[in-house]
Amino acid sequence: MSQPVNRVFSGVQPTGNLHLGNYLGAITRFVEMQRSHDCIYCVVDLHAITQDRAVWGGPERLAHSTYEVTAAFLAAGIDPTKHIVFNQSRVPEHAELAWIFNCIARLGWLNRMTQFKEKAGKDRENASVGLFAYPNLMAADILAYRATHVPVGDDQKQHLELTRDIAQKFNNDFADSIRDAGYEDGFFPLPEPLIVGPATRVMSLRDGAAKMSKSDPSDLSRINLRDDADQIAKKIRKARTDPEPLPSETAGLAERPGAANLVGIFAALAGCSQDKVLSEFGGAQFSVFKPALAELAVEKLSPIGAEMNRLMADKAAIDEVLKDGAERAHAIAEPIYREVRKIVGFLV
Ligand code: AQP
Repeated sequence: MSQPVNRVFSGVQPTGNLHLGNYLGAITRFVEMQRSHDCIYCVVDLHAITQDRAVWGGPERLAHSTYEVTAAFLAAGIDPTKHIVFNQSRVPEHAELAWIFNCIARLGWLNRMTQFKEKAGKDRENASVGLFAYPNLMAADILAYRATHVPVGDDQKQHLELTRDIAQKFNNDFADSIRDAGYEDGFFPLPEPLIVGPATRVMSLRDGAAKMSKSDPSDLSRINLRDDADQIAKKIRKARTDPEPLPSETAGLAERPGAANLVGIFAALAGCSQDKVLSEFGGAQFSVFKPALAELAVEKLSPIGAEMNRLMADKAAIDEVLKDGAERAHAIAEPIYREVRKIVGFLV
């Protein structure tokens, strides 16, 4: 079994409304990667249930969100006929490989994960074991396909480093049987994180120090992909900024997180640099800049929201895409996991 050289894997949790951060930080990259790579994009439903039920909303909501994330993938331009789109729980190799990785990763490694600390909050004793082991499942998601590249937002950097550590330790721990099985350079690749583009960390509209997030209780903190034009305009109008006009150069955005966030969003949506935005809007008040940003956001997001609404009217068609994708994903993961079982010493 030869090592793929350009296989992309990434996922999005069906935990609620997809927002501008997911779109700019991840989904637009997913779309671009299709031009140069074989891509596998996953709605990671097993990950969604690691959080409190209040966050993912219970069974009906989970199914709805799974359709919705898939609709966002398709509406944004992911082609499920040329690439693979599926939901994680339909391919059992993710959970099975994750168990092996639970036995490879060290407690000390997981104890350092900042996302667990943030999501578990103060009541860590009450967090699920799944939330703690989340990065091992994420490593399994990627390595079940021996994927080489993983486009993600900045918040996932630490988990990607852990994935590489797990791959490396597996390759070391089983070096002999890996070599006996005919693999000269280890079995798992060390996947490259692709944290690129102008908006790898979009911040909350209510708090420039916090990441825009699906689970933020304030809907005003984020622009959802299915928000209508009035909602988008209202959220941008109410975005927390400061009373100063915009600076003419990006250096002037330091210490101004609210302003920096809006300029970053403008640049990402317009496909230009922040310098270019400030060359046009430097010296302008937010009363001028915010309506211009709202107009741009509506222009770029409305077609996606409209297409998502259209796709959501036929959930059976979305499910066909997911089932077909799961079969094709399974066809890749099954022989890889079979090799893993042999390498570990399980009877196959
Ligand atoms: N604010 C963001 N800016 C840029 N990229 C982001 N991503 C998430 N938030 C931002 C990227 O979107 C992809 C999918 O994220 P996810 O749904 O799997 O998990 P998450 O990072 O936990 O996203 P949320 O929205 O913050 O969800 P909750 O509230 O459930 O925790 C990832 O590539 C992520 O980096």
